[in-house]
Amino acid sequence: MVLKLYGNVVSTCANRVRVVCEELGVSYELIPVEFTKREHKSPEYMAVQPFGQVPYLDDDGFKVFESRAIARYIALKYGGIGRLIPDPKDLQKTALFEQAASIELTNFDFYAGTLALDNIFKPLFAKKMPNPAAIEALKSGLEGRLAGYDVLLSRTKYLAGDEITIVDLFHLPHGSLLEKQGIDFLVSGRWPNVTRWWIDISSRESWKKIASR
Ligand SMILES: N[C@@H](CCC(=O)N[C@@H](CS)C(=O)NCC(=O)O)C(=O)O
Repeated sequence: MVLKLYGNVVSTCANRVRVVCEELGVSYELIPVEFTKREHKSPEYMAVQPFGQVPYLDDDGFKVFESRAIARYIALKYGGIGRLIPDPKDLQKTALFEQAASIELTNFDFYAGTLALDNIFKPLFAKKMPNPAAIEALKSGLEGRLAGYDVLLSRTKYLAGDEITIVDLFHLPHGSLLEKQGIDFLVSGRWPNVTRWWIDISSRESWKKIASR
């Protein structure tokens, strides 16, 4: 049975899963959940995802939510050992992968995700305008974190080593919205290793396919 991903093309979290599927060549069906109709807050939906958020995955009756957990499940079950996630038997590679996963969540997505929410999604869906002081604080926080990224990426090609992992791909949905907000941090070359890495991951066919829809 084909994987069913409940989400929509606007959702950055659904796109975090979709890019991993594209990269691995895993087929899935995107079952639309309409934000404008508040389908994600319906009792049926919230019976599966009690936070009323997208996406969730249904794999032949097995249901899991949280985009990063879904992506890991898909990569481990359908990707083949060592593809986009290190072989769990390799403890050192796995430790560096977990380090990268934590970095993405706390040092990147905390800033880039909140910027996207405040600058794009809240004005669009809740008619709530951003607070300029909060935006400046987030931008400045992200600048500090990207300096750290630049050090790491001066040592390895990707965030968890010299091979790409799902963690690199996890940056794409919110990272690509930075430029749309006029924030050029990833592309300016101010942190040259970050820009080299960003050009590499954002020009992959898997992401181009998701970004163009
Ligand atoms: N940590 C969750 C976050 C899910 C999330 O925030 N989804 C957004 C769309 S990208 C959503 O459904 N927002 C609507 C809401 O929170 O009411 C994940 O990665 O799946």
